[in-house]
Amino acid sequence: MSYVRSKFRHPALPKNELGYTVDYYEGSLSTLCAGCGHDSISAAIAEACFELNIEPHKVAKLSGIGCSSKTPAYFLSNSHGFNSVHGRMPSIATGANLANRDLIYLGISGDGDTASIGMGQFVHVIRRNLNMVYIVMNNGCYGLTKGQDSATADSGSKNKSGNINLFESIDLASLAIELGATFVAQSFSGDKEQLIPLIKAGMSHPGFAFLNVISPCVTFNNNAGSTKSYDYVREHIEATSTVDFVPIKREIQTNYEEGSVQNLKMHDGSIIQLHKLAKDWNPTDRFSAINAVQNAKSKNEILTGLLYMNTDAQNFHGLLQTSEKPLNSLGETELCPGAEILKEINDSFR
Ligand SMILES: Cc1ncc(C[n+]2csc(CCOP(=O)(O)OP(=O)(O)O)c2C)c(N)n1
Ligand code: SF4
Repeated sequence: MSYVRSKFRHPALPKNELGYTVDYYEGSLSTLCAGCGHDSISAAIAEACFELNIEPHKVAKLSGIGCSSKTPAYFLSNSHGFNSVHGRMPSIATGANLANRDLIYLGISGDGDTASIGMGQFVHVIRRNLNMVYIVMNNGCYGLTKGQDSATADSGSKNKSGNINLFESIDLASLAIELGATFVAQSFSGDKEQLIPLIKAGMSHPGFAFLNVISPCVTFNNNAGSTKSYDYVREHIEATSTVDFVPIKREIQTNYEEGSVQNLKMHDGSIIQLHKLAKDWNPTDRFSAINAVQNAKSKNEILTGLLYMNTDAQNFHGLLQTSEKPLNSLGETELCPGAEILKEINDSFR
């Protein structure tokens, strides 16, 4: 934990297209344990928003309860935020999103918050293809309540007290693909080269973007025998691809061998450039993605990178044909269209 942050900023710190330096995207000083993976993810989120030239007031940060769910206080202090109830972040995200589709919704959760108390909410927000980025900071334990095993702790892994977990783990990325999530990625808090482009791509995806990020808990789950420790993750990580995110306006440049690069075009015209490492994996094919994750799991590997993406699916707004304008900007004429139109609507129900 560090209590002092220097206010000095180098005068030559680069500015983005809006004229902001990266510190404009930071938040309050973190009170998490020094070395906690969650702080690295917060820094990656700030960097991604800086590089995407996002106006912080166009972002709404939503979370549940846990050390992970505290992190929205540590990035984007100029954004909207709602720290909700344990496991209930998806409901808050759904309500806010329905009222105003113009904001970028960034949901932050933990493996406890998502895979136990919040599981019911998680599966339904995926089915609805809500337009949001949902990040799980996954440390395999309940950090805030002193390190109990969570439902993502691998069977056979050992916790700090030496107890072996007897139960099968829940693989959130596989589950998300299975339930029809339209963007699923996996990464590691210690790999910002991979994490930042994935966050940028998730923010540009017009549907539910899920990022499962392994984020070691240095205080309660970084021991030998844990499969979520820094050492274990570094030794077992297997990338499907390295990822570059090319925003809509930027020209694509590549130095990679022909055939090893796959360009995935996003709705807004931005491109995700994948430098594929795993030959027999296709990120637009759901079965191939599920196979790749399960194959890796059977070899005790953690597959990272963009695992799956579907650019054709309609999101929640499209499916429900909701108002294109935020509800708080609708005027009286739009809200009260007149007796004749009301009669037409009533007649259509008769
Ligand atoms: C309704 C309710 N039940 C239980 C708790 C206690 N509790 C607080 S945080 C937490 C789990 C946190 O784990 P996780 O989401 O993995 O976050 P981490 O702290 O590991 O980042 C629990 C069980 C609570 N706050 N509210
Ligand atoms: S207890 Fe674990 S998860 Fe919580 S801040 Fe400390 S290291 Fe991070």
